[in-house]
Amino acid sequence: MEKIDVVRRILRHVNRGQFVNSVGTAWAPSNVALCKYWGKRDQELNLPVTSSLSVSLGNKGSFTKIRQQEDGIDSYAVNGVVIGSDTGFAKRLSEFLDLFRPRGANYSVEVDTNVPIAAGFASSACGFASLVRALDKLYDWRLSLSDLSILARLGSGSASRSLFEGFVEWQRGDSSDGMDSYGVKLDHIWPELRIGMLTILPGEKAISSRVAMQHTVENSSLYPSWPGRVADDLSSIKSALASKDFKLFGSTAENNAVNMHNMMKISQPSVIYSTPETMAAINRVQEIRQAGIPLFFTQDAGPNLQLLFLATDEDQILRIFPELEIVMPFVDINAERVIVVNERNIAVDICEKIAAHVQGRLHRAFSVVILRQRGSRIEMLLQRRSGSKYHSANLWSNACCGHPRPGEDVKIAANRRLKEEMGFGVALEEIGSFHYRAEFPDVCLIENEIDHVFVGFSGLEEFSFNSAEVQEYRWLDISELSQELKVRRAEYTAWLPFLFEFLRGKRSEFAKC
Ligand code: 2P0
Repeated sequence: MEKIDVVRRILRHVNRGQFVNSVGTAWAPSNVALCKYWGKRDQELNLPVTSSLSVSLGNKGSFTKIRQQEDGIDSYAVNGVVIGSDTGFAKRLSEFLDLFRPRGANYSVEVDTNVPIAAGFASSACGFASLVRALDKLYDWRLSLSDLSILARLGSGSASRSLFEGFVEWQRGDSSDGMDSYGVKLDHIWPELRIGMLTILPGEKAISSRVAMQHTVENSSLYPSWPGRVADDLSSIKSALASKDFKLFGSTAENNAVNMHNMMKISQPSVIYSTPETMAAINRVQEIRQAGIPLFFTQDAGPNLQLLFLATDEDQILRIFPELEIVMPFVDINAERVIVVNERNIAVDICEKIAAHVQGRLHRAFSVVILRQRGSRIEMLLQRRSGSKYHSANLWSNACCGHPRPGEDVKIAANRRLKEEMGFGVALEEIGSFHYRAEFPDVCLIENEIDHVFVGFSGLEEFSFNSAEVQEYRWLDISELSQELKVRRAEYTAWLPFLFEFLRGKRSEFAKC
């Protein structure tokens, strides 16, 4: 059976190629396997020899934006850098998209990721998972997560697990078409679990996991015992999850990774991903454990390590590995995330909202300005922020402000937030963006954002705003507002004068004020 047969089967009830939305955007987390997928029973369909079990990496992942274009060629960009069509990355993506491409159609794909590409941090997993989710939105297929997981698997095996947050088991399945081989989210949550990403070499690895995996299956004398070991490891990890036995959890995951690397090492010729620095870090982990701190590691197909530990030991471990990037798989997923950008407004990272404001990281935001005409006068809708807002509480400001979520179009986010805060929607037009930075020493926060400005007109007399966000509202003539910002600036948010100045440069009504 070929990939295209699986795609046809999954899409048989939907209108294939019916172009529904102008763009599909979606987020998927990366994942790290605690019990590894290493070996395929079907190479074409990426069907595994064994089941595997992973945990998704909270804020680490990719968001993908895909558009269909009727002529020209496919275009691909990662973190704002265009990827040439002759690269391995482009060829792999193009081949995958051929499975979905209506005749004559091409795609533009933009990927923003905070996972190093091909360095053993599962960039292909979140890449293919976010791509199939984005396609699902583009074509409005509304597929189930298990069908999306099967489609993601066709791109990369481990991507089948990246459709879900938390712990995920990718079931091996028995059928030759793989319709029973997909990711299943496990119920266990472990908020105290921490994963430390220890980057030893950030670049691309010399041997792809795909090649190394097949080489191990064909040339390692240890491979025949692998499926039995995995079955034991899976059952140990599941019972560790059920009883929150961290030592059993960590030691099983570590052993599983060591066995995977040993199989590669004794294959002919040998495949070795570890560098002397990897070995030194592994020794360090073992020393720390001997000193009584429950610290374990796992290692994918690369020289980098993922350290496994609990929140209580975080400070001590950070003192020993200060370069560690810590992921909180069950905390980050509940947090609000913002899109960190560079000065050209290209997404470069994803960050928890408060952390971004504490560190003053430049991020993407929006401001919505709602106007109404009263005779020859123009009035602007102002809201007084609730007393419980994390900054600028009780101050008057424009109709609403906010941050687009990773993968979310800014205009869609502006509409969403207007409804959430003010309780109504209206057609919005983006008139540009400006950079704004302000410090709020009373709450130790820094606003540093590229603010996209949206303007809409509304004649609504009454609407029910959200009292958790807003205390009251009023309409104010924009000439009066201009005066107010001069004489009573302390009653208004720090960004409103900047926004007003920006509007003056963009719209004739404001230029006169
Ligand atoms: C895993 N890895 O379970 C294992 C452990 C790396 C080490 O799955 O050929 O890119 O695309 O299905 O998913 C990496 O291999 O391989 C991987 P393909 P994939 O996470």
